[in-house]
Amino acid sequence: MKTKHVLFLLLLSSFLFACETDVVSNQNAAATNATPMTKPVLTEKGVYTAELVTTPSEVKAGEKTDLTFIVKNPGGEKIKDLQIVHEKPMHLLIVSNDLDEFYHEHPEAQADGSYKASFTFPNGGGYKLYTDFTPFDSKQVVHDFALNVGGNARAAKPLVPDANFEKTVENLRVVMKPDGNPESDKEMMLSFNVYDAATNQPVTDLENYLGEKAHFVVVSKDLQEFVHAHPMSTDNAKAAEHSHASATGHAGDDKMANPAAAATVSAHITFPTASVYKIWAQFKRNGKVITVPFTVDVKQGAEQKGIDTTNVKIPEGAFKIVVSKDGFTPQEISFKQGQPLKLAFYRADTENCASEVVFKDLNIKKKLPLGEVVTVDVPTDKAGEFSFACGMDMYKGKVIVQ
Ligand SMILES: [Cu+2]
Repeated sequence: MKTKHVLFLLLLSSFLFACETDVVSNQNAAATNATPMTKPVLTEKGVYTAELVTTPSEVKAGEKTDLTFIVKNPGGEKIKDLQIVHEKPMHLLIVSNDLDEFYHEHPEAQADGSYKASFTFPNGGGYKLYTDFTPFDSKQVVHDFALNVGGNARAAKPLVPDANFEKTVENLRVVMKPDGNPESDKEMMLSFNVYDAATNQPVTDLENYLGEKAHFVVVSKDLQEFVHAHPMSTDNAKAAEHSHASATGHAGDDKMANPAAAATVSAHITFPTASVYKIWAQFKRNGKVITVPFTVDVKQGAEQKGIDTTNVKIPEGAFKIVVSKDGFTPQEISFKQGQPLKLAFYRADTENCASEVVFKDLNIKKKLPLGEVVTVDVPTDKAGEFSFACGMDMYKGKVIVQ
């Protein structure tokens, strides 16, 4: 059982990779390397971090602000050299807390080794800043900052999932087609068909923006999940590595000669958790970058990696077993003889026959209502095995007491 616990935690951690939030306080701008929140940065090489210094220290709407980022290696030393990824050493994505505003900036290397971008926040209120960079001896790092901007705040706009995925922005009409219902933890292909808004003809003159036909930035409603999905370069296998570890993204190059194919850009996206997500697809045409936003409601996927601890409350000391279309997860539980064992079954979806769980040997049969936790006490006074199954005897699992 220990192994399984550890395995689960590792899986969970991998989804939490690289999102570390610093809260930048206006009151105490000197301490802009403020408190890291919640999510740990995990890399094999250690922890790269970024610090943010704003000039002036009090950021106000409508006033130009210098955002200076200092990247530090796991030893705490300032590092200057970052890999050039999609033409830039550092990408900076700024969103308002309600995800209504989106800005894509590129801080530039300064003589002192820091990276600086000048930016004017249009409104007061909360913003999140995601820096995305790749040191030479590390994976991609995403380090984010919460920033409170003084001045007039506008009313927050509700984040409403799109009724259809068709948007017109400036001279582009973009139709997004997911290859299935958006679900968490499932690699999805999102295809974007790009038409000229006036003529309704497929657009064949998209220009490269930062070396690619399109860029995609995906942020969850709670601002915790961030994906900067750069398209995969055909000539650069390294691009495959360039995605947030909690999700992967790349877009395929259009290789076909016909205009319709040329006007389609596809991206593979894995939404890490169930949430409402905003997707900003960025294209370049006639020298201008056009950002097309989509809002997607991502339902809980059948694969239960990483969701349960936050969403599902199980009794203290109980061992969780998720019931989904993949059957019981985990399927096998090894447990030490003599310790009380309470199993907490959680049925996560209806795409399965497991409306009940049956322990034949124990003469236990319990209904598993959707989304509810049902506990079963398993005797551990003797070594042995107890098998369990769904009511139709299709999904099976096993408890080993040793
Ligand atoms: Cu960028």
